[in-house]
Amino acid sequence: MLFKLPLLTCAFALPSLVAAHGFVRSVTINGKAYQGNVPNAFAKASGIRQINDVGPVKGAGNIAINCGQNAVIATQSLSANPGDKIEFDWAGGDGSNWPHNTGPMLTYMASCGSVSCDKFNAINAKWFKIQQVGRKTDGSGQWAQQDLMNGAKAVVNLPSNLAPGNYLIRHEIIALHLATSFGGAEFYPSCAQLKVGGSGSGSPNANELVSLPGAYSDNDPGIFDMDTFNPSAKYTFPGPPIASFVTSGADKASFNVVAPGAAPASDSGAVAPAPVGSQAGDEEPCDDMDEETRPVDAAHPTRRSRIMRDLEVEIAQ
Ligand SMILES: [Cu+2]
Repeated sequence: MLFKLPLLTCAFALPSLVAAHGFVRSVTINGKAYQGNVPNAFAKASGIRQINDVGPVKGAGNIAINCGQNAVIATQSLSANPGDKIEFDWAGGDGSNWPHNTGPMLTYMASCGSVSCDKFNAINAKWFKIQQVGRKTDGSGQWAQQDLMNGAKAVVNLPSNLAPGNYLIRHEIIALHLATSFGGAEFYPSCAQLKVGGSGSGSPNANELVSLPGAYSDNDPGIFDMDTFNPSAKYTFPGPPIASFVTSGADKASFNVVAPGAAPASDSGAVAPAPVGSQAGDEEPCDDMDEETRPVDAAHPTRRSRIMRDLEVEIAQ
């Protein structure tokens, strides 16, 4: 294994023993926060399905692409209403800010039918898309995901006319920093269980429903993407279009074109503003920078600690 020197210095600068990557730490619905469970920790009552590994789901056909790595059913359903603002608090695996800044964020929902979602196996889910964001439209060329790295939460609005019922909501980050290599994309899905009230009547058409895995291919242009780092490139979102009954959702189109200097788009479904004082672009955690210089197969040593990686670096040198 050939590692470059920066990995070693970087590892010393970040003494954490937990690899970065990440998970959804909490979900906030109209200002009320609901905690998730740390991967592998003793599970407390929650409406967020717990995963057991903060590392990425690799491969579009991976069964873990539905709700994350070995996701288990959560005990609660979180009350929500049509149009509610939902915030997903993505954290790094060591509790730091989300460590990636490249790639889209997409949100799906699926009906759990007549049973509450604590009795629903996500592998049976028929998902419809309600929102997606790619690069920002402010001319910066940055992905909206950059704001998560700066400490913001991802913001999604439930469809304003959504029919009442039991739903899974699945928020997904696709990290594309390795996506110029086939199979390099990293999928980070997270599912929460909702009980939606109100008196809406909106629901997806049958032809807007997809399975996961199934909706994506490793060859999709937005997954195996040679233009990941081209700030003015058109981005083609993977998966189905946003369901037609949804009237807002950031990038409604199936692709996202960023014209330099373009006016900001509607704020619906957009990411919350970055906190004051954070400078985009110069706060990439070491883990992210390492990945750009390492071969793909070594970029994500899942289940190995940073100590192990450091040892390997020392051995390799
Ligand atoms: Cu990662």
